Amino acid sequence: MTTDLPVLVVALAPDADAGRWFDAFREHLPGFEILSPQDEPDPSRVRYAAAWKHESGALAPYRGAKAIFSLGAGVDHLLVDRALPAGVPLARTVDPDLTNRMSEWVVLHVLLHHRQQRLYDYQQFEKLWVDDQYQPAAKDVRVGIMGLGVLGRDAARKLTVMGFDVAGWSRSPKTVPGVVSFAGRDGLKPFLARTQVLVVLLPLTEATRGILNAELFAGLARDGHAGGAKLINAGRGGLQVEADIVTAIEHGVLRAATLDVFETEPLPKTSELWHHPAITITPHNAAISDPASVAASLAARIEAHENGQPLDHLVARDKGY
Ligand code: NDP
Ligand code: OXD
Repeated sequence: MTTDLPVLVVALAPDADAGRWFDAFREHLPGFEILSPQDEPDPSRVRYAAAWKHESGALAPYRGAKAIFSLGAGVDHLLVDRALPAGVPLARTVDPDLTNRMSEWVVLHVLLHHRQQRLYDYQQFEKLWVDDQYQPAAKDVRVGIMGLGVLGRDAARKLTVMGFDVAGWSRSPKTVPGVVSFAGRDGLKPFLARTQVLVVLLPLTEATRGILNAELFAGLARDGHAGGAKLINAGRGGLQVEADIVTAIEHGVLRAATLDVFETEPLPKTSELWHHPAITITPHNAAISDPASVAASLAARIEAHENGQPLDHLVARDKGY
């Protein structure tokens, strides 16, 4: 059936749950026809596009669209597409459900390291009752969050509620109650020097690629419980040099790590990270985009824009986020 309705093109990775995304957009945007690039919509009718790891070139025809949305918080998957229409504004997902999911994951893994849960798992397995283990209080643990954006700020707030001593690092200074803000190149060294648990929620850009390397780890605090710092990365795998993480753990510079993202995803079966006793792995699902929630929030933003409101959460293509 063809209609005169404006079109939202939804361009997804082959393994995405397309049915849930299309159903959710149809429910929340009844004034739009929801099509995929394979439906070959007339480009003059395409008013918006929404994409997650789409095939490069698939969005090239939609030069007249009012915006292209990333269906996730990150936009690196969009910006690798050299055929993305140049003049079309890019916007990213900011969604309360996604934000909550990320903070859940961050709090879980800060606590997992803080309360030494992996050690207790081992002791339970071995039927070992060890009752002389010192446990520091949260207030005595300095957490540092790299990336004090939408996700970093929410995680920071929730960690302060737990009592942790929290700081953040971003390009520009931030005001978050109870959180010490460091910014820019000059702020990195003092930020690292106070950080015993490093949480990474940075985007992957030209400026951040490979930032989690031996030199950075060497700048972290070593006065935490049981020595070296802990690394918790849910930003992007391209931020980290995995060989440097393993070496830093071997040398006691890092004590342990939780990684949700990897240089290569899925993590190859040959990776030494899988069986490393000090590394906890989750399969890039710290904060999934739930179609029902994300489609509802994108639909509200599209409607607001159709009613003359400026688009929010725009991406600066030159900065890469
Ligand atoms: P935002 O854009 O809101 O925040 C990004 C933060 O990073 C900002 O504070 C920004 O600083 C800071 N930043 C960017 N570049 C630099 C730099 N060169 N130096 C210092 N700080 C920098 O993004 P979100 O918080 O919404 O998301 C962050 C990332 O989390 C996403 O890009 C994505 O990669 C990842 N993610 C991972 C998921 C998962 O399941 N593993 C799920 C969702 C997101 P400033 O504020 O000054 O601009
Ligand atoms: C995102 C992600 O960027 O899920 O939203 O990685």
